[in-house]
Amino acid sequence: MGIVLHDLAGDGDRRFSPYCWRIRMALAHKGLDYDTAPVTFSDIPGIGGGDHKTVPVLEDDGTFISESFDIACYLEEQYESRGTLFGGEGGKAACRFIESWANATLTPIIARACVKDIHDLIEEKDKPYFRETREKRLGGGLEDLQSQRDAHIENLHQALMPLHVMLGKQDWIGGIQPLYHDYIVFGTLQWPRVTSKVPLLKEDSRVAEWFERMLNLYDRLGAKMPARAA
Ligand SMILES: N[C@@H](CCC(=O)N[C@@H](CS)C(=O)NCC(=O)O)C(=O)O
Repeated sequence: MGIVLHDLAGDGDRRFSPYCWRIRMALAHKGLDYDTAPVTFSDIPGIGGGDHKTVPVLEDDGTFISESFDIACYLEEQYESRGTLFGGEGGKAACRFIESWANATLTPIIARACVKDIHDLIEEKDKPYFRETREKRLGGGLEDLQSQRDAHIENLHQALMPLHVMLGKQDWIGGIQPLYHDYIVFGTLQWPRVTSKVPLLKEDSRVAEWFERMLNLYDRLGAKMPARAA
């Protein structure tokens, strides 16, 4: 049966979920073959006949795992002999900080900047659910949030400052090679690349250069998904 990644898809088969991108990169890092199964928001609870609330869901020979960090830990344990994703226990512990930083700091800013663009590319039937849950979560109307996009972009550039400073000293968050640490931040930034009608990263910045290197990894896995703002 092999490995199947249940992955959120929008209009034109745009794979835009930041959490699913983390796992696509982790699977490529491990050199594992897998298929993806595209889902919409309303398909999620039915995946594998289970009661899943979010994607990614990884199916590996009949076992279903959700929660991106748990999936990464599963891959690390199950496929131990294939290049480490975390670089040991200390690396895994530090990676939890990267996950918290990405989820608590970057994600809410990016969501405000591009939530209306995301709304416009999802299935018609999911739009009322998406609008209601996201307006509640983000504390504002989708159109109002979009009208303040320049301010959100400025906030994102500020929030990325620690990454900018670090990239002056090393090429990857993982040090001499990309690790799951990099895939977390990559997935978080691939999400607006695939959904936003305007680019969010500062051109020619160290972060943009690192992101370009990330897009080109694993036979250009990330780059093959077209940017919406192209
Ligand atoms: N903590 C989860 C978060 C995953 C998540 O929020 N996924 C979104 C898609 S990007 C989702 O499935 N949302 C379902 C919904 O809002 O109904 C993880 O790390 O996997």
